[in-house]
Amino acid sequence: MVLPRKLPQSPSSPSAPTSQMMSSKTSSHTNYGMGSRVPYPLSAARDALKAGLVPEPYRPVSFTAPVVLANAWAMGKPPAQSWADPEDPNEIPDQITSGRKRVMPYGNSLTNCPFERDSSNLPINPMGKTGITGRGELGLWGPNPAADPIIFRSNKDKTLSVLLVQRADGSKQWAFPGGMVDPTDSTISATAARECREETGLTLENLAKYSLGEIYRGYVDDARNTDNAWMETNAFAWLLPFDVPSNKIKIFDASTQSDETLSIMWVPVTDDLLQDGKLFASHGAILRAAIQKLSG
Ligand code: RP5
Repeated sequence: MVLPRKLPQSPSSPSAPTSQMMSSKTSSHTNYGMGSRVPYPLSAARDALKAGLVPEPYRPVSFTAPVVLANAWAMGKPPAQSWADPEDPNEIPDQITSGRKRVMPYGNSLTNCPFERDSSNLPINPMGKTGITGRGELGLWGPNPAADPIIFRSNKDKTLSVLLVQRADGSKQWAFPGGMVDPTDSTISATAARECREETGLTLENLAKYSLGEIYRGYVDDARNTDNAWMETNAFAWLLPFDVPSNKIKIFDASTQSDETLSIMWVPVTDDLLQDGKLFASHGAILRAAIQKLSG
């Protein structure tokens, strides 16, 4: 097993950029651009934040992707075409009376981390400004919950590998085979298992005895985040012994893999992999937290 040289940085507090411009509030985002499936508009405010500057006056660009608007909930629309919130957050229907199951009740967070709202009732990103208002590519106002499985495998030579996928989005980065919570998932760990099966072919239900439990629950520094919509995740880990039967860990090959991934690989856990910026969104910090749990 390869241990990190330094303590993992908390995934819930990505490194704050150094502010060189005048502002009372700095941004704690590090991950701007290149992680989405749709292009985000140019935003000078976003570029400044990316460079570690907080512009004053702050002039964000408003953007909600057409695909989000096209799939906004409306009475009578099939669930598959209503995964996004209505554009007016005041029109988010009451789940009980409308029968609509929103993934998280509006105003709630996976982490129970409170967030504020502005005068139009729009949720305010608790981690600061992004240069974009609206929802960008995200369907829900406020927190958009996801789940991430971290599957380690011990190798015979005592090194460790982790199952990663290369994302087929603008980032093409390596990531855990996780995904968004679907209203039909009974629990968030069921989301992790479903996403893992869909993206890699691995059935986690067969590997329950190797579970290490929850590693992380909280905010994700995801390139799709905006000032009003952001990702949160719940990450769980498994540690498979080197002699786990090979029929239990069969993964897709190039001919069977989903169109959400470019490749699937057992990647050796090296010091290099644990460096910031090697993996998608906050996955590097979450991987470090998982390694710490393994070594503790
Ligand atoms: C990240 O986005 C989460 O950690 C999760 O891995 C992923 C979910 O988004 P999709 O893979 O569904 O695009 O923030």
